[in-house]
Amino acid sequence: MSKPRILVAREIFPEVIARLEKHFEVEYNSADEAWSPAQLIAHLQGKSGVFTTGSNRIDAEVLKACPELKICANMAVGYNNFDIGAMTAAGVLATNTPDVLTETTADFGFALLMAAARRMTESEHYLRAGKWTKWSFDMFAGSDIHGSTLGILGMGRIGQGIARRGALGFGMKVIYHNRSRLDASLEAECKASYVSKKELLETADHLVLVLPYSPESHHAIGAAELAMMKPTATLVNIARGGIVDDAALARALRHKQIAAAGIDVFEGEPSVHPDLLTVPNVVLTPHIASATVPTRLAMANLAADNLIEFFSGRTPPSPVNPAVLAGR
Ligand code: 8YV
Repeated sequence: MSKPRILVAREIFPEVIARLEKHFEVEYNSADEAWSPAQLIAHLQGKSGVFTTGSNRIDAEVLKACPELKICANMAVGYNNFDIGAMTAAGVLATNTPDVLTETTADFGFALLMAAARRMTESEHYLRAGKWTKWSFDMFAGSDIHGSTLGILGMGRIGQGIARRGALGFGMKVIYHNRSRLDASLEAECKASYVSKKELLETADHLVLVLPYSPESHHAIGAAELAMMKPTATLVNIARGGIVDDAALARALRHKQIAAAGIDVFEGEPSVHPDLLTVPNVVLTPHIASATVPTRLAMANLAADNLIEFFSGRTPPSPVNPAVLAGR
């Protein structure tokens, strides 16, 4: 029997390609070109599975043009690059990579918080520019992390990881807001208290965004929300671009409406709003919160597992729209 044909839409670890090649006839984007939707459609012809990353959009247009497609395995926990409604209607399975990146991403969220609140990149640029000629009492004086109030918007697995780090490692008071409240035992484990979004914005010394992107969370943090935050506050976004209004954030930072920000994800990335590039009190990183070698390898292998299990007739480990499997 011939092997199913799949497409790997971005460059990934050679050992994961080798693994996939044992099960599939694989075409892969070894040049790691950023394909347009039309190019993606062209490469998908004759393929029944695709290995995607967050930069590959799968929507009704792609599905219509690729009727043989049965599964899209995303190497990401977030799947806002998928139109899940259209995929379910077309009987195409979506899978993601939860759990394997939780701790790594929570580590990075904390690193970004520390870097922004303690003005690390701003002070490093100063030093590299040869401007450091003397000690002064208030040179790059920032805000404390330990003992402060940590706010978390979006309390899924990564949010809980950040809460644990804050409460157990840094003695922070942790408050959170989420679509649904955690059950009491999980709240106790994370030492986190549920508050309204208003209270979160008004009382957090540091606010970390870890909620999924959806039309409802678009610009969840805009000018009005930034105006409610403390002037000493830090904002960290490791969730998705588009959750923060980047132009409003740049204004708030420039006018010291909030003290600092750490931003890993951007609306329209890899483009970055030009105003963010010119404000000093923001740490900017290129969407690398899950980027450690072991975690990226685990993510790639989990996406591969989803493809392998699906085509072996078994239940893939992390389906997003499992209703599709019921109809097999
Ligand atoms: C990925 C991410 O690096 O998992 C996610 O949702 O944002 C990142 O870990 C990115 O989406 C590439 O697929």
